[in-house]
Amino acid sequence: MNAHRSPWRLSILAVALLAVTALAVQAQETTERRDARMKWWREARFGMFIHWGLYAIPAGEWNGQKVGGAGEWIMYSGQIQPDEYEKLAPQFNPVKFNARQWVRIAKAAGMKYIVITSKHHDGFCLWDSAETDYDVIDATPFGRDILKELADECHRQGLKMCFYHSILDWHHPDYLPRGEGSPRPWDKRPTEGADLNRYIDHMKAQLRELLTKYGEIGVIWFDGGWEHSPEELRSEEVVSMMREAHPSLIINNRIQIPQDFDTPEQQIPATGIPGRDWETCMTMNDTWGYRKDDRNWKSTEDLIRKLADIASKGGNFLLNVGPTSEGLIPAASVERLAQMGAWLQKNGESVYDTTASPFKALPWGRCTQRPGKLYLHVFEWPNGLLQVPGLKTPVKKAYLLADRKRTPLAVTPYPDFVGITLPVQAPDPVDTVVVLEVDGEVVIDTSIRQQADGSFELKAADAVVHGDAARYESGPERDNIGFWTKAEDFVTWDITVDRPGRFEVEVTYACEPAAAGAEYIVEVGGKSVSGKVADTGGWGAFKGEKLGVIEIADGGLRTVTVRPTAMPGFAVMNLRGVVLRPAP
Ligand code: FHN
Repeated sequence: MNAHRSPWRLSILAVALLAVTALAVQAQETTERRDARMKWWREARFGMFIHWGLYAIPAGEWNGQKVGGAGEWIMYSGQIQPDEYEKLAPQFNPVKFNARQWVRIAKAAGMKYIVITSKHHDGFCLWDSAETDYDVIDATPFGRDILKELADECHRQGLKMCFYHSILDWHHPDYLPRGEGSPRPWDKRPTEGADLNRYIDHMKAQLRELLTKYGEIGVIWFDGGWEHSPEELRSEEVVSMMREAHPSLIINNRIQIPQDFDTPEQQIPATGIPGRDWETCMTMNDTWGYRKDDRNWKSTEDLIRKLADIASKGGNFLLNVGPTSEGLIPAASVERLAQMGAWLQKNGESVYDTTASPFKALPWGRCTQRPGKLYLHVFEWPNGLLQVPGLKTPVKKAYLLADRKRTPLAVTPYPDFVGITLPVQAPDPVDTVVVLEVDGEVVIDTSIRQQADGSFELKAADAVVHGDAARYESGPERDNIGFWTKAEDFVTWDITVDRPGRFEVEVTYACEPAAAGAEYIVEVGGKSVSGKVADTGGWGAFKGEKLGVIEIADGGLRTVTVRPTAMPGFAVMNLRGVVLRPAP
């Protein structure tokens, strides 16, 4: 072995050792260390997303014509050549940009972190990057480092600064694919000499800038990785560099490898994402980047209830603003954020640092919790008595969270629910939070009760799904257990039998022709009936099928199981529910 290694060989060896070490360190992260790293993020629950860049100038129009789609996608939707789009840079002069004002708006809204587009798909950088002149310092008359001003203000006001960073780059000459056969056939730039690996090196260098120039950074929010595999993106290598450069960093799941949290977009997963940290990102109207014609604003009521819904499922809410080319957050956004902040001023304890609801579903609203406390978010105010289904833990005290005096509310235990006597009028028609102080571990009897006619209605939304493929799909067209692509997955319901006897079993499901043929059993207390999934005409074409009679000889808690026994196709079925009806 040559004892005299040349300097460049030694530096490659050093980098390789560093990467291996960093990977080893990351691989060894203990649960405790990860929980510590994620703590602020899990407690925060609510953040501001900011989509801002050159696209705020056209704001949805190009050459006097409206261009459809999100504002930040105008370069793509308008099939604008990069050299044409670049002409926006000398026009970018957001003289009304005021970082202190932006952070104050976020803070007053009750947001705990800000995620801003350092670079979106158009490739334009909002910071002073040594890696390119296509940035706010070198290419615009504005000449100020926007990310630095925002980061300094976040650190000053106590919010976490986080950066969105697009892997997809419609401008950089080394980013591929482009041109014929790519998603951007109109991009006429030659591809000869373009080198994706060199682009990844460039991206790594820019990420290192973002992680070392602006103090403590909370999250790198990747996006636009969908055109490449993790191998092509060198994802593990990039992430390893980032974690070595910024050990406290949190990274989302969009560099094509899972990392720290999932990112459902424009939707709230019906049952959250059990076992994963997750954050719903959502626009306040229909566009991320500013569009002058987009006035489809969500109401404050809707936004507050979405925040409560997301928190009740254990997730974070990243709510977007799209500032104008002048540097102003649209007034409609500012108004809604102030109203959300006013609600959080009174009710923040029921959102921040809470965990998911112990209930499967509540007909009148949502629930969040902290040790010893249940926060009942009442959307639909009852006439006097709020019914809390299945709660078995003794309630020590009940009161309205917004009531500083904590005037006690009457608590009455009933066989199947706990009743809370409420004022006739809802103090907050959007979301009034009722606090239940409870003794010890929260125990909820989630079993399905027998209806007056003796039947049991077992709905998909109330099922416990066992396995990692099948999951509940919400919405009127679905409302079923779907994605049932593994025969080992099964579903159960707990039922409380007050009136034993013989029950006719009826199953309601949908199945497309290609997946028909699966076989399954419905089993209760060791007895079962079987069924074979027929083609019903499609995943949304639900039909009922009677399978026969099962005897439940004794009362008490029982479990109903639907379990596949054969799956010749690629899925079992879309199961909407099971009814056990007293047999004649
Ligand atoms: O293409 C982007 C889009 O412009 C926006 O940034 C959203 C926000 O999460 N992400 C991508 C679409 O999924």
